[in-house]
Amino acid sequence: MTERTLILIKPDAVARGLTGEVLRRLEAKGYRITALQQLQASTEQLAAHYAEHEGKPFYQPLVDFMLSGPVVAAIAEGDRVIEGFRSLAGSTEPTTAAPGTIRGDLGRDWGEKVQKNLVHGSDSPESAEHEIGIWFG
Ligand code: DAT
Ligand code: MG
Repeated sequence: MTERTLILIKPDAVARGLTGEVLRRLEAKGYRITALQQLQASTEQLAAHYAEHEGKPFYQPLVDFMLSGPVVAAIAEGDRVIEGFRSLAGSTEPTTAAPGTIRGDLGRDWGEKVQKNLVHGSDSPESAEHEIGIWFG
């Protein structure tokens, strides 16, 4: 089923010059990029984006990390792209993410309190539409 997802290339990936590599993997898999912009996130955007994590010990470090430099936001479209991009990204913790994935190949645990894991991808059709509104509304 064709669907869309919201992808964020996080400040660590942008700072390391990995934007092209992430987008290359996305396109090589056959997904289409239908919107793309680099921006400095606002605290309001991050509060909305990470509302589910409010109150957790890593919440404030996560917000601070996401404010530490520009991010690239993208909308990607394709058959089962939500699950497909999360599969490309790999599991949350870079050290143990599978080799072959973005986090597994390119990430390691640089954050003391938060996983600086290069990318975000929506986890459901509902969160994708919600997050697209936050970043492209
Ligand atoms: P994912 O990004 O794999 O969907 P998530 O939605 O559970 O993971 O968490 C959002 C981000 O918060 C994640 O990319 C990194 C950070 N994070 C999550 N769990 C964490 C933890 N236990 N310790 C440190 N950072 C964490
Ligand atoms: Mg998530």
